[in-house]
Amino acid sequence: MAFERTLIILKPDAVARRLVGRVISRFEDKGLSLVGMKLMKISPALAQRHYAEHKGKPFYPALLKFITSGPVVVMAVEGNGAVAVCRKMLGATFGFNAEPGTIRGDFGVSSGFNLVHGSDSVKSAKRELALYFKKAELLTCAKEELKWIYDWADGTAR
Ligand code: DAT
Ligand code: MG
Repeated sequence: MAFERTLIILKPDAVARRLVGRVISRFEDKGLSLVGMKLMKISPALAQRHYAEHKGKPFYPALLKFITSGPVVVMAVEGNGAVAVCRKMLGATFGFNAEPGTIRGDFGVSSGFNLVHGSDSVKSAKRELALYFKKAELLTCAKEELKWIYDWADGTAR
């Protein structure tokens, strides 16, 4: 598995419900690294760019209204296989389908208000991270911190 970066957004419902700390803890507990983070309000223009693939779908207007409706926490999360690992941690799209033990499965039962966004592929992650972060806003995790997170026996993180 390769070291990857993914975009995670704690959506307006997660912030309003005071779940930010608990959701961030999930990623920290897993051993992933936070390499970028900001609290912001997503503009309609940015929301349109982010969710361009959903334009024209029945839920698109509600999705844009929701994601721009209040502050969100945007994070760049890094680690071994981070894109797929985070998607698994999020759970299925709708809270009522998401398995217990996942973030969406543990904190909600809604379809649209599903608390958290995660990039669905390495390609999407690259595109989405560039929408929300300037290069200089993304940091690198010190190798020393990763000493007990990964097996370094052959010199690379495994
Ligand atoms: P995901 O966020 O799991 O990648 P997606 O990319 O298909 O899901 O859709 C983006 C968001 O749009 C999703 O998090 C919630 C909302 N959404 C998707 N399908 C929906 C539907 N049928 N009804 C209401 N909201 C929906
Ligand atoms: Mg998606």
